[in-house]
Amino acid sequence: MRTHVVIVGAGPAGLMLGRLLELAGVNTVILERRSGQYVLGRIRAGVLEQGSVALMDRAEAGERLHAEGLLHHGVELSFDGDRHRIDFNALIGRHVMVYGQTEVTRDLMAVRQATTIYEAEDVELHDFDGKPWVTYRKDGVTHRIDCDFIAGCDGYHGVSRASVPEAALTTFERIYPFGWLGVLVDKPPVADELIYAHHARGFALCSQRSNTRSRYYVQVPADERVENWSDDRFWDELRARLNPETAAHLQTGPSIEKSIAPLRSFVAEPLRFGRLFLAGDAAHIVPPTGAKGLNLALGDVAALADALIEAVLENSTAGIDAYSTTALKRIWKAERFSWWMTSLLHTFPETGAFGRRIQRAEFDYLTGSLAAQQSLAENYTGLPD
Ligand code: RFL
Ligand code: PHB
Repeated sequence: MRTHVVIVGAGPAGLMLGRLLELAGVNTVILERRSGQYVLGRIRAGVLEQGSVALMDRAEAGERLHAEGLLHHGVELSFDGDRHRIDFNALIGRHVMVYGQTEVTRDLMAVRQATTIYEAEDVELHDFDGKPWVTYRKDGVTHRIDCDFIAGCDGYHGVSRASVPEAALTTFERIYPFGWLGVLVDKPPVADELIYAHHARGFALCSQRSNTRSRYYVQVPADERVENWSDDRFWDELRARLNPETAAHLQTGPSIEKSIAPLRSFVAEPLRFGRLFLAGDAAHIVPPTGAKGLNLALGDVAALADALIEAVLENSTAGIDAYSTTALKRIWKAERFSWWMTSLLHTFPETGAFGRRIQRAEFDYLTGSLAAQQSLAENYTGLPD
């Protein structure tokens, strides 16, 4: 088989790239290790920047998002129970959309016309410095696809970055000593907007998927096990970290999903190796505090799609030559913001009382300074490229 672009991974990055390319007339095959059902079962991000919404429209996949997504014009920050609303609309005239990654993925799957091969095992990338080809195994049979380009959209644990010679890659990493324990519940959200809460017991986040489904998180030690957390223990811990008035409004119920995500900052440089390109979590990870992971992945593939369209249809390398440098500038800004939100809102056992006083001063500065709030608002809702 032959195609223009083999895309490894059918997460939001791979599916969006595939869709933008097929709409432009570029041929693609997506290879995904898991089943479609499994991909849809992963509960991850929930907040879309305006640029991501616009990209869903460009992909002709935005209909349900506009009907069911929730426009949010601000978020609430809380520090030891003291609350402050960051009003995106008043500060910078922007907003975000609450719409789950699962739904983004479902909508992109539904519009895709070209081939996606699910349960493709042992994907291997060959000769991406010359004439690239990719092999995979399906139902015990090995297949080969020749192509012009390979897009590595296969997440942090994927094969694409791992296929690059170590000497060609520089990585930057920070692993945090904690993770997020998340619970999904079919109860109305505790508040209209998201609440990011710092508390001496640790960070907590009140998020949502719809008017009837909520997503809550609490900071837990990195080595914590989900089996140690009954629903009752989770709700007690969440209430303890919220402002008492908010806690009193919390509607609890049986969890429909419960999992722990480790927190990490990670960037691989560069993003291009001959005819192989990395995008999304394959190239970088942010801690989820700034709600940037999914948006960053979509930003990467928007740029990569334009570059590949130019290369395949117009025979120009200008876009693919610039991709890595341009994307990394955007990525590092999101890394900085995600690191900053994480530093402000979590407890860091090793920084002690001094660290907490600094965090409090940062919160007080933020709540007292319109400039600081504007900075948060423009980063959270999405910086221009
Ligand atoms: P994905 O979504 O990980 O998709 C990669 C796809 O590649 C497949 N794959 C392979 N396919 C073929 N061959 C191989 N060898 C393969 N190896 C892997 C995988 O099965 C998968 O389908 O990456 P993508 O598309 O770049 O999208 C990025 C986003 O998923 C990610 O940035 C966010 O979800 C990050 N993230 C969160 N972001 C937020 O903004 N808020 C959150 O609450 C949030 N929670 C999370 C998260 C990421 C997590 N990870 C990576 C484990 C929670 C978790 C647990
Ligand atoms: C979520 O709803 O899962 C969510 C929202 C905001 C974040 C992280 C996760 O910053």
